[in-house]
Amino acid sequence: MEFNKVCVLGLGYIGLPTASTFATHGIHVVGVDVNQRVVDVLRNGDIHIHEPGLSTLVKGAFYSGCLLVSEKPEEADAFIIAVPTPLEDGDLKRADMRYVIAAAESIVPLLKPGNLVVLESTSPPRTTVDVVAPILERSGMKAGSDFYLAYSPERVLPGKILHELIENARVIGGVDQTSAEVGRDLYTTFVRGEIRLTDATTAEMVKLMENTYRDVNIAVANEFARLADHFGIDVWEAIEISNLHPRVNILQPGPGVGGHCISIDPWFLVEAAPDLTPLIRQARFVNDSQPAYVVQLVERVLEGLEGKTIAVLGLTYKPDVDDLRESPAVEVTRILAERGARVQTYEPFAPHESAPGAHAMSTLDETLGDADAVILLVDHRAFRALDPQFVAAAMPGRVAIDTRGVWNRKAWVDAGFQMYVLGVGGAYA
Ligand code: SAJ
Repeated sequence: MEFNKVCVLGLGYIGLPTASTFATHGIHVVGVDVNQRVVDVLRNGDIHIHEPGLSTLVKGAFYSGCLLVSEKPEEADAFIIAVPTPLEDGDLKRADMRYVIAAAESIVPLLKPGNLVVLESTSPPRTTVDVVAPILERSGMKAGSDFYLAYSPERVLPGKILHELIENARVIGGVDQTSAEVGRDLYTTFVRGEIRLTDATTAEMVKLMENTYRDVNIAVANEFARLADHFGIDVWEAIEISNLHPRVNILQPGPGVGGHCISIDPWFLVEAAPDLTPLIRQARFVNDSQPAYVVQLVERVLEGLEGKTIAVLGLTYKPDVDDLRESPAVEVTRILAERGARVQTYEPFAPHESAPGAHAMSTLDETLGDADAVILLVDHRAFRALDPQFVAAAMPGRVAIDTRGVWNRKAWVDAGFQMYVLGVGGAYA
């Protein structure tokens, strides 16, 4: 099938790169966002998210004349839904499907026979057939016979989105075989990775399984770090040696798991089948309790937090991105402040952001200025390369805590620091 015009609903981390990539491949795209600020920023030639290369891509898309942004969807050959699926407010850990539902509803009056609708948002199993299809069928047409409907999750890694969007293998799950095939016709516009066709629910499960697999594996790494602290060994060394085994690949411990995907998606499986998911639920609890574990370490090292000044390096959910959503670094900082420490944060990718109770500093010098201890929570490239001699000259305290296992311990000790590393028997020197 040929596509001349595509309407992309949701211009976030996934929708904006997808819309722009279609446009730079010659397809007319209307990118829609219900957030007026997002539309205004884009119309002014800026972008509202930080992602390497994205600004250039979006400029290229506008320059090609193929990308328009709007507050409302328009008739098109294909509709792509790429809106957020956060967790509902409250403690229930259930998927909030409001944005998917609203996006599907907004398509109904525009839907024509032969159109393709693709849901890309991460969603609980059966969403495409049980939630989206019935809404679209309010048009009087039937999914799979009058129009095509598929689920195709985005699996790109923030920080590498533009590369992975094109090169990654892509799964397209149709409500029937033809819908999957029509979906493939659309994505072959730019996807160079393998395209695998399946049914819609399998494709939904694939996405959730990938992120759950990673969450569970990080949980075991975090548990290993706690065991290493307990037994007085170095978890980083133990992992390195374990990974020499040809069938072992243990991930990295850290202050917890954040971001809008891995810390959320496993709950969609727990919600859908609570009795079948004890391991997945437990892994979430382990990773969610890791910030509190890190705070305990800091508390022990500093012999109490009350009245201590702590310089926090990094707040984003992972290195070299500007995204603070579900960030464990924010949670560590919040708890440190709640327990009476004076916390000064430095986050070069989001200089005005801090955590509740903490203070955002605009320079590294200012952050370190009167600190008793410095703690690395995010291993941004610039922080990895930090010279301990520079830090020693900038701050009065002599305590350094590394929760990412990236600082050269000897260099910090040589610079006069007491050095503590997560998962290293609680201490290094
Ligand atoms: N993390 C660790 N230890 C590790 C790896 C990661 O503690 O060894 C932490 C990170 O610091 C971060 C969190 O896990 O807080 C998640 O980071 P990530 O880099 O593992 O993943 P995301 O959330 O940026 O992107 C994931 C990717 N999924 C998988 O790798 C299976 C990406 O491919 C998905 O497209 C994305 O989720 C998504 O949108 O679902």
